[in-house]
Amino acid sequence: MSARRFIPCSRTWAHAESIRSDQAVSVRRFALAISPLLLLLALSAVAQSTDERATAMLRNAAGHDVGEVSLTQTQGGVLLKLAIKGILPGEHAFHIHAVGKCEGPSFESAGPHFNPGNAHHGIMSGVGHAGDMPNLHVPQSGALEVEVINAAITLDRNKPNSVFHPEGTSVVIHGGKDDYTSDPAGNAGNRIACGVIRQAPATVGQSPAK
Ligand SMILES: [Cu+2]
Ligand SMILES: [Zn+2]
Repeated sequence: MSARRFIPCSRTWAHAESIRSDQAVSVRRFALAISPLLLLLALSAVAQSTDERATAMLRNAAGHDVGEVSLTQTQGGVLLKLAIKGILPGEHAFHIHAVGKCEGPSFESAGPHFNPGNAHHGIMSGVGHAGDMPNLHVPQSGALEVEVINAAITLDRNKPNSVFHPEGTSVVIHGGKDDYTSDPAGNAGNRIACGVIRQAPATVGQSPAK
């Protein structure tokens, strides 16, 4: 009885063993096949991580430093941290413009609002431009720190709404407030400050010079 049982058991065991060794070979082959892929993924992760932050140093029409915006890629969009000083108190439009060029005093070089979706201006008139953002409320001190998420832009160079598109982009503050409806720019008046959006240095722990 026990011998009869042993034979099929032994066959089963031998069969299982051959499956195991086949699996081991195929797992090894699979590992060899995917290792270049893993390397590529690792390299692309490194390449992407350098694009996860950007900065824009803001200058006014006279060329003076009036603050900075740091941009960080998040799952929910790009987080913009703005710290400004020496801005006239009141409401000011705050946009991403479509050209990475800030030539004072008019900053017309920054072009129109960043608009990869070919939309009309204004968050009250529709989806608005990707570069449309809420007004800044600058207090009497002329200094303000504020954070805002812009889900319509990305720091990913491979996407059409990337702030690193071929012409670059810039952050612009206007003398007046954005009415959130008037095409093409919200009737926001002069451009009073501008900063080109640039990839932040890959090294961490070093804040850019002010
Ligand atoms: Cu603007
Ligand atoms: Zn706009």
